[in-house]
Amino acid sequence: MKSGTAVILGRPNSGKSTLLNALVGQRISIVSSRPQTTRHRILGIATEDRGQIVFVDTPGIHKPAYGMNKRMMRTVYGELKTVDLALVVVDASISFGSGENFVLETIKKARLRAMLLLNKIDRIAKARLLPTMRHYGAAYDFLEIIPISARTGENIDLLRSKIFGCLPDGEPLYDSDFVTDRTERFLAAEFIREKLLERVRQELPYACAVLIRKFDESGREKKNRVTIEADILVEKKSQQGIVLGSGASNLRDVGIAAREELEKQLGCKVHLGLQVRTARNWRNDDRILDQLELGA
Ligand SMILES: Nc1nc2c(ncn2[C@@H]2O[C@H](COP(=O)(O)OP(=O)(O)O)[C@@H](O)[C@H]2O)c(=O)[nH]1
Ligand SMILES: [Mg+2]
Repeated sequence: MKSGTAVILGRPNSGKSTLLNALVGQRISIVSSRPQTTRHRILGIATEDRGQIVFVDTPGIHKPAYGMNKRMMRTVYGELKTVDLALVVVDASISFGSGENFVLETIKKARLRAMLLLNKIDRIAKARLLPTMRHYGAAYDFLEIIPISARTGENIDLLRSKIFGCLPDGEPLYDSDFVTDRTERFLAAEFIREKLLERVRQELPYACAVLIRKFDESGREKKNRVTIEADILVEKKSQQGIVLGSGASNLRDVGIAAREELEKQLGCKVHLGLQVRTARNWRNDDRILDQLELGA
């Protein structure tokens, strides 16, 4: 049996969380078109007859400005010391720039055993791949360079096999029915945030967080129902109105979409109560960052 960990690294928005979900076959990590959607280290566990891979989804590598982002980057760098393998995800549909270079420098410094994944190939002509593959091949001694589409699933089975091929022999670290280390309470906050991110623009996604106030499962067995109450945090009073929308229509839409997603993910009915609250400068507030389970 093979057993080991593979950390998923790359720039914000390259498709790391989409890839984690594709590799595990379940929605564990939220996805959006906004950069810095993932703020936590999130495990996704794939167990098969041939062994177990523990994937680690991480926040995109960027230069941090706020306390929150410093914590996010410490999370990423902390992972690099213990993993067996790095999966470096690059958006192949955009051209190489300073962000990609910064990621390469990080890999080089940590001297990681790494595979390079050219993602989003569903968006580009195959002929464009060759020069990109050459470029990355010259920049670092990657074990493999594999074009993939995390969205369509192209080459994902191949990738999983390649990963198994280079992991050490060993016993599984987690029970086979474990797909993540995160609680349903945590995932609930994330799914609410995902639906919110789709419905706010510009800088607002960065300024929003979701804090679960109540996760009541007492009706789960008898009534097949979970009651969830959550606060949407914003940084300034003026942002509260944007999240609410006119006549609170935006918040209502977020609530409907989030409830549908939560019912699908939790497999039961969900009563969802959402409130918008201003928490000044929360991105630099250690107490709130702790509550959001952002590792110190
Ligand atoms: N066309 C296409 N879009 C993708 C692919 N993988 C991810 N995306 C999109 O890219 C955006 C960022 O994805 P996400 O997984 O959140 O990226 P992350 O920030 O690296 O975790 C989302 O809009 C995804 O739907 C892909 O293989 N093809
Ligand atoms: Mg992500």
